[in-house]
Amino acid sequence: MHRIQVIDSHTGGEPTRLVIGGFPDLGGGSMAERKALLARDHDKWRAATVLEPRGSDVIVGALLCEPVSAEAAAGVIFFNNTGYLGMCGHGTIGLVVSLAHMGRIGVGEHRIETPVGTVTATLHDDGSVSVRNVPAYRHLAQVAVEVPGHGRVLGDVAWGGNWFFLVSEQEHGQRVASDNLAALTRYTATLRAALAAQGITGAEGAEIDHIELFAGSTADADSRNFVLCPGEAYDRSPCGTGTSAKVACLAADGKLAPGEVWRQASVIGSVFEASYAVVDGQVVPTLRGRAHISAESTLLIDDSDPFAWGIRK
Ligand code: PYC
Repeated sequence: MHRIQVIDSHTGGEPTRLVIGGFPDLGGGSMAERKALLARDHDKWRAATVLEPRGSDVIVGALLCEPVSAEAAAGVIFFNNTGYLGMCGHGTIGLVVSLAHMGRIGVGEHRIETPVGTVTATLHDDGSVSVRNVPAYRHLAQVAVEVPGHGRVLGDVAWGGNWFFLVSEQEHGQRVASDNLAALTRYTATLRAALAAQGITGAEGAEIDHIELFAGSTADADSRNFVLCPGEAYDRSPCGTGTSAKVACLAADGKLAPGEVWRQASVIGSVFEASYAVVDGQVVPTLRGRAHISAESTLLIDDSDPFAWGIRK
């Protein structure tokens, strides 16, 4: 029997399963190197942790690693039902709350190493967490994509730690609401496939694996969104990396000044606060949100179980 120790949390409804023990040793390289090693040689551990029957399409996994730098509190590798993520905003908030729950960190600033760079998280007195993300930027403005059944749609391609295609309400015409999830999922999955088919990518040909639809303000937010994650799950949180990408686009359009707060609601109504600073000419977003612990458990993997290593679709 193999055993994986995990702490589950959710950030604005989006789950994070933090692996604190039981995975193979990945050595002492950078998080990008350890992520590549995990993906190449040990992918079944990802699958066993997040896929059914132990997990589900919506769970984001986070492998807690010893950091390279003595100044960092932790390293982390994020993964999901289809593969690996560069950064994850909601997952970093979940990680920080889980580390505090374990007694490993307290209120204050903590450096976290990720595969796309080091981020700085602050655990505040009130339990909320802010994450100063890696620099975000808009790669392409108002690119046209031909979406089967919907015609030409314009959107921005932006990096916020993952690659996003961001579409305004005027362009997508969809109803961004929690009672319209099946239609939103179908629309965004079709749009993502169209981007790939039409060769629209992030920098250096990177796949755009997240689609973000925006709609108008709510009583407590400037905007609400629907975010399709890699695979077919949608983000229950406003998506930290997606909100970073949004902030980069607002900055590029001159619609948000440095230090000004943007409140982004998710399709289920949870909210992140975001702002940015300009550092060496780059937009560096900070997100703030809350996570709650939902379980401490040990996953059991019995080699005689036909679905021991997850159900792959
Ligand atoms: O919060 O950055 C995020 C995120 C990415 C995928 C799911 N959540």
